[in-house]
Amino acid sequence: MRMYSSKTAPNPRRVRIFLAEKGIDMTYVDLDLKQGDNRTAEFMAKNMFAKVPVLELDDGTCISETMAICRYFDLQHPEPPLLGQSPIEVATIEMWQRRVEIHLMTFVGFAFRHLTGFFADRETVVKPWGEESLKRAAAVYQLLDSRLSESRFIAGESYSVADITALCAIDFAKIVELRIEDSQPNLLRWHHEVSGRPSAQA
Ligand SMILES: N[C@@H](CCC(=O)N[C@@H](CS)C(=O)NCC(=O)O)C(=O)O
Repeated sequence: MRMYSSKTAPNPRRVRIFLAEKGIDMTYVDLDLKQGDNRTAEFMAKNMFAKVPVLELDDGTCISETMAICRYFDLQHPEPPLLGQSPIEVATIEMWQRRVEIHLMTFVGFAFRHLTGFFADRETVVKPWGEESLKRAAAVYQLLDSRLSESRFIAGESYSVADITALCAIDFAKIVELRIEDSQPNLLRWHHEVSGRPSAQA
């Protein structure tokens, strides 16, 4: 079994943190995304969307999409629970995970791609869309600060995959100069706590 990854990209980091929290060892194959290692015919046979992470099982089955990979491992290693246990926990974590992924991670990604032109060799770079995406991501910081005024972690009182997604998006956003403001004390408090977990180094 092995995981196709990239040391600097935020989505593979989500999986690395998830596995570190679960205490699962993994063999990582690091791709150079800038050089287009993810766009070779060999890699695209594993994921036609040409993205990392991809988990390759020993029988050759390939699973892409961060949450699909996390769910695969969670079913086999339920402890510690990062996707919830009771119906209400599972639904609440899913809600926050999707909110963070769709409204924050996606827009941080657009800001990075369209402000830096990092992938200009493979897509049209639209600077105003980068600027708009940065604004939308910044607005989510404010919503998360408000949410974290009422709960210790994003989906409630327990650390979950929603925290992992948010941490990876927020840390990656520094590359486009988006940082948590001093006026967002709850988000700062949360970031300090989740960054201090050993898994954050994964
Ligand atoms: N929805 C996918 C997103 C994966 C993704 O966007 N991966 C980025 C790295 S963070 C990538 O492989 N980019 C390479 C490219 O676009 O060429 C997931 O959750 O895994």
